[in-house]
Amino acid sequence: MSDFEHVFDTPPPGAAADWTIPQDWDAYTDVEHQTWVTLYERQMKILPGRACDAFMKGLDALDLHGGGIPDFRKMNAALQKLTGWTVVAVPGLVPDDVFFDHLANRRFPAGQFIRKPDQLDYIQEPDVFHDVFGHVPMLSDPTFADYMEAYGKGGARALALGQLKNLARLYWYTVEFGLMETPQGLRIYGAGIVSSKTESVFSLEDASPNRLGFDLERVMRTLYRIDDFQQVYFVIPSIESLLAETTKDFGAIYARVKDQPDLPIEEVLAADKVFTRGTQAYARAGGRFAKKAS
Ligand code: HBI
Ligand code: FE
Repeated sequence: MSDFEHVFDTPPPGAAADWTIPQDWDAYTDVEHQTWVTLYERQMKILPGRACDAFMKGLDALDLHGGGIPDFRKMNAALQKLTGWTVVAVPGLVPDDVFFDHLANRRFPAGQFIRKPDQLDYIQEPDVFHDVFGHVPMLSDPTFADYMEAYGKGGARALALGQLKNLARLYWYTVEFGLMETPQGLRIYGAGIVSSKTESVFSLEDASPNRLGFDLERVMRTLYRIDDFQQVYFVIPSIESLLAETTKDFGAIYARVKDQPDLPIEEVLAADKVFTRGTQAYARAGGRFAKKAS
């Protein structure tokens, strides 16, 4: 994921060796707090009935309904009691090994900055709204909290094996863009979707993307996009089933996928459990919110 321009290779001035910085909550301006409120209110108009129960419960448990950018000191007091996780402020994307080490120790690195009012719909790098509104509510769910720690612990190993790209795909298609099956239908748990006004609807309701049953090895081989809506979403039966995946022998899986070709984003395999065989009409129309075909 180093397509972003702000990836430094040493902690920027003011950051600790683990890349954390003070949140400095008192320094946020009214405009910055208002940006959070605008984004929050937009999401809360569309997420009921689309976001999974664990996410909605997390918003309540962490009292994220207040106005403005949350104060990590207050939020962490509640989060730590629930699952032992804390949120630490970072200046932006941090190196993979630093990222994994934080997750392995139940620390979630959240961007300290917030997007500008004229960038509401699309940001290159995860800001405090993507990270805290998108990711943190799920960390209040004990099972998902265990999954995120296991992911962090797996990261160091994937790096050592030179197979980070396979593990990054697992993160992408679960933590960032995952869907879940529920008796009421498909629901969102991925942070990249739940923090996006447009993709929250597109991921569940548009005929364009494929929606396929989650399969660990298959996901590890599947390419993804970082610049537009996903063309495939993977569906887990439950958070418990996702956690159970982490007890598999990743070494053997890495060895198998190492020599196999990556799977094109649009591909549907004979072995796939197909919830939706998408038309890919959105991507073929040029994507990026389907500009009118010129
Ligand atoms: N750094 N702050 C931050 N947030 C991320 O989500 C993040 C990161 N560094 C690396 C990274 N994600 C991905 O490359 C890993 O998931 C593989
Ligand atoms: Fe994210």
